[in-house]
Amino acid sequence: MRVTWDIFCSVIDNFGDIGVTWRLARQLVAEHDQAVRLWVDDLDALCRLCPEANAEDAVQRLRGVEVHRWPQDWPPVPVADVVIEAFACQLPAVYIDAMTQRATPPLWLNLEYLSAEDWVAGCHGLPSPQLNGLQKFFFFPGFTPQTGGLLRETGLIEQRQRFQQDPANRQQFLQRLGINIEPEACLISLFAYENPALASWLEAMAAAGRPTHLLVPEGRIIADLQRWLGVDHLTTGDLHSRGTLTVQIIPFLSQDDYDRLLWSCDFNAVRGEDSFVRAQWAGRPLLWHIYPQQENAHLHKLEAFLKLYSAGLSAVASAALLAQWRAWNSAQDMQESWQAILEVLPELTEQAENWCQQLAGQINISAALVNFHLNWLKCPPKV
Ligand code: TRH
Repeated sequence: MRVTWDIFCSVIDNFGDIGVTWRLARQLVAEHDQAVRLWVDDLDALCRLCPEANAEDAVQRLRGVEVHRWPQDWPPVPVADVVIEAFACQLPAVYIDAMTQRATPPLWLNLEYLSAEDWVAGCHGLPSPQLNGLQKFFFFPGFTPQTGGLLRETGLIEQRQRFQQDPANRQQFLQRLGINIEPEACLISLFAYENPALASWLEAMAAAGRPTHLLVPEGRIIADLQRWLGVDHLTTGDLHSRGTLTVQIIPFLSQDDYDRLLWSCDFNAVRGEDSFVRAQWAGRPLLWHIYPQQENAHLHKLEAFLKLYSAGLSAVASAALLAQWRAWNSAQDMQESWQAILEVLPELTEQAENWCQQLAGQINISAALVNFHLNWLKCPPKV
């Protein structure tokens, strides 16, 4: 059934808000033939992930999605059948009024942040009655079947596996980005917030005794890198060597190329939400820099994920993983934990693929949302 969707995205900071909503909008169109409008208040952020977007166009059609700049003065547009406010962003008051006036009220959903905490399963899908008589539902992504799942395009895992099976794909991709690596080098990508622990990790890589090639897309971690390298400026294409470590700055890639980068690397450091999920679909070991929250609330989320992710590991590998992720997220020395990770890398690599397969058995967010709407139509709640 083809219905209309309005997805609202307010870019708070970084790329996660637009990264998730743009991916979701695309998938609803491509795989479910839905009519989707995406309202974004920062088109520059979208342009970084999707170079074919134009920051000047108030309305543009991109991959079948009608992308709108979210205007200050809200225009009189018809309310969609399904309304998604991403990450509790505030919908325009005029639009909410129009929702109450609609002959059949829309399904109103708040797409929440990703968390592996236990309580998420109990809250996924719960309604929240609003003063204006409408109901808003909480939609929680997650890692277990009791949640809304994760964003995963149909055929993604097969596509990734085909890419990884033929080394020529990796070579061609890396060459396109101007990356030449030694045949035996461990290839690592680094996407993180500012992090005082970086220097000790770089020390460990430089002294690891095996060639390591670190690829860093331009972004917030660059200043820490400059400090450790003792240089004033780093830009795309720069290449520096220290001991067995080579550091290379690469451009911020399109979302599709960023996937290929994750598939190409032996180990990926990722952050936030969307890159964290994409690294899991890459089937390679990862290190997560979680988005820091007040009162260290993020550390509970970190532990909740670690509990799930480390369940299938040996005691030694599990200890190495926990030590490294905790050190990275609490600005502690990384030298010992990196050494320990290298020792169990084959096991972590196997586990990464197993974990990916396990998650891929679950429903993905776009399908779960379409189902949610169909079920809601069958049995609309009484208000
Ligand atoms: O940018 P982030 O730190 O976003 C964060 C989180 O989503 C966090 O939960 C949220 O509260 C905060 O924003 C406001 O990390 P994230 O979620 O990984 O988003 C990055 C996006 O950028 C993701 O879609 C992948 C994409 N990306 C590229 O397209 N090219 C690149 O080169 C890189 C490094 C990332």
